[in-house]
Amino acid sequence: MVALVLASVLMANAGPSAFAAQPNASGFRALSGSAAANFTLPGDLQLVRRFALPAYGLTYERYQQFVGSAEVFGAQITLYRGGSGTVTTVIGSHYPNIVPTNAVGLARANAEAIAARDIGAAGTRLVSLMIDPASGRYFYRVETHRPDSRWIHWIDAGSGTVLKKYNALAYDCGARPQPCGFGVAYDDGDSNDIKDLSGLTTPSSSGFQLRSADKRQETHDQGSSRRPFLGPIATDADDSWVQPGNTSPAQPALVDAQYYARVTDDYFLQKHSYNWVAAGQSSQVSAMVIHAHYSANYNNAFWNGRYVAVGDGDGVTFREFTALDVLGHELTHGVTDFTSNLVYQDESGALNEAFSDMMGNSIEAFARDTNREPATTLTPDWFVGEDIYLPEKGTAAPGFRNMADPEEDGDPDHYSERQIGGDDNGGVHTNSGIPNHAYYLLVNGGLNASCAAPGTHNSAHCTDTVDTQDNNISVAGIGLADAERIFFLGFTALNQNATMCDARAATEAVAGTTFLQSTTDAWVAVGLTDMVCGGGGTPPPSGTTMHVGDLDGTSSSVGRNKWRATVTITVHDATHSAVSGATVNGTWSGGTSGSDSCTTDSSGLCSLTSSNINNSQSGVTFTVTGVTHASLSYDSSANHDPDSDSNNGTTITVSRP
Ligand SMILES: [Ca+2]
Ligand SMILES: [Ca+2]
Ligand SMILES: [Ca+2]
Ligand SMILES: [Ca+2]
Ligand SMILES: [Zn+2]
Ligand SMILES: [Zn+2]
Repeated sequence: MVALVLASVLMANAGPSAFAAQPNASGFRALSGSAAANFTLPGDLQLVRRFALPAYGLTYERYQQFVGSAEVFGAQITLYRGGSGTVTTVIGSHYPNIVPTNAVGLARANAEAIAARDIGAAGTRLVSLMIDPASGRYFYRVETHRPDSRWIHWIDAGSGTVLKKYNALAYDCGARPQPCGFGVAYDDGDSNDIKDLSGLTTPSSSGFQLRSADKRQETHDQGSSRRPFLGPIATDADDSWVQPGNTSPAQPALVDAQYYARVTDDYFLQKHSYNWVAAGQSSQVSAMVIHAHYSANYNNAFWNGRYVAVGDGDGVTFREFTALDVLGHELTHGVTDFTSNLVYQDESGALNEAFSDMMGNSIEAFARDTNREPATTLTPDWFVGEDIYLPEKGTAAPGFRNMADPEEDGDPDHYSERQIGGDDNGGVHTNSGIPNHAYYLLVNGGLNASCAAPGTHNSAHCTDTVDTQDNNISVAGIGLADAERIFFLGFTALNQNATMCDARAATEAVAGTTFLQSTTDAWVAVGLTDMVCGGGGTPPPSGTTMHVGDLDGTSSSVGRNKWRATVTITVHDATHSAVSGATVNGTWSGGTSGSDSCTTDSSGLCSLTSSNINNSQSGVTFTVTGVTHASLSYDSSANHDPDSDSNNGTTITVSRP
């Protein structure tokens, strides 16, 4: 209903256009050409950010929709204006008829207190009143900044209920079979790798400090400690930063952090004419600040919304995380925060992660092209973390993510293979493989990696008969310079809860006539087809089967001598949407026995609690034996479990508390 109203307004104003996409049910649209030029900005949007991108002859303008003083979640529209002021592109979402369904009964301070009660008082908090256009509910978004976490709470502004919470701390690596982290080629014994710190240090009372003369970069020595992030700016008596070693106060990691932050800054300035430091001002970020030597044996790096922390690695799995694609990745999280502000969860989180990987490796190419690194120490590639992930160093496919072949590191290269829900905030470091591979294909051309080598990949999507648009489609590569422009402009313009289909449409809108076909093909090759994105054809059939989409267990004590287990079952249809009214049948074994059943609610969930079990039994097992539904049949072979705590969603063992 909402979408129909807006669509008719748009058509009346705009007329048909070659690349005009109608807003879909999410309120999203990506317009170019005459549809963009004739776009009328709705009156309830307010300008929140504007900056010039002279490299592209464009001005970026970002607008936020409000209902009264409440920001509408996901309702941001970005305009690009050309030199004459003409709007060339419109990307984002707007919801024309929001009807609030609750009243704001809670004060800001109460919302802060609720978050503090949940996670403790420490940290500084940002509170904004928002409204969810899907439910019409006002809520407070409470963001708690601490050095090593970044919790976001949504708190119902009427009832005070915590609607959702997640940690938006943006890591380089997610949950992987092996611990994840990043490093420096500096002390590889390569005497060519002497970095020129001209302009990157300044005199201080104790000699020199690792702060650039223009104050754009500063690197701190965390001294192997984790808290409280008071590591001072690194200093050196004679401005010769050559103390060897891997841990504080060794200087290779410090030098590389400072130097690579500068290369990253120069990349955004010179390639995209994007001023990272100026853009950060409105997010209370005044410089690129790196805390190196973070913690001890720490196998990761992260952006906490204010600065970057990089570990030294444990020397076994990882060396120091101060590699160029890692620093570039982390600092690109800043670009995302300052522009699209993509929510670090589920699909928008995967887009957020992918954009950091894309820019990180594009910066490697920039470093080569501008002679910032000798070729012996830096070869641009499509691996992520190749210089620091020690077990694969020197192999044919080093690093822990691979944009050219995501499955090589266990990540999906096709939308049909994505992780749905589950750990790592819904697989943000896993599903990033999908847009990462689209970017790779747009630059280099060719087939989806699975279709190029079907025998060694999950390649069902290359030969299926349901959606054939992506079967063995070959992309005509356009090279890095145009691809990085298209993805930079498209991704920074997205609204905060954009989907992968939205990202496809956004990049198409900025691609221009010459590159439109390749841009479309790159996304289609990774499964963002017309059928999936609703841009043509018919939506994929929801099918006639259902399966278990998650099995979770908890346990609790009963008196002194007994305990019991509760198992929660999620039922999905063939497209992994929740199925209500499904009856789940199963059996208990191990600590107790017998059969049991429950019927799923509107969220597709139902729970079963065992009878009381003696403490002499250490665990109990629940096995799903069947699922019945009025119109769907049970396909047990499709059962899955995003957090892997059960045996593929069919059997779960719950331990005594
Ligand atoms: Ca790389
Ligand atoms: Ca695949
Ligand atoms: Ca297919
Ligand atoms: Ca589970
Ligand atoms: Zn990241
Ligand atoms: Zn499923």
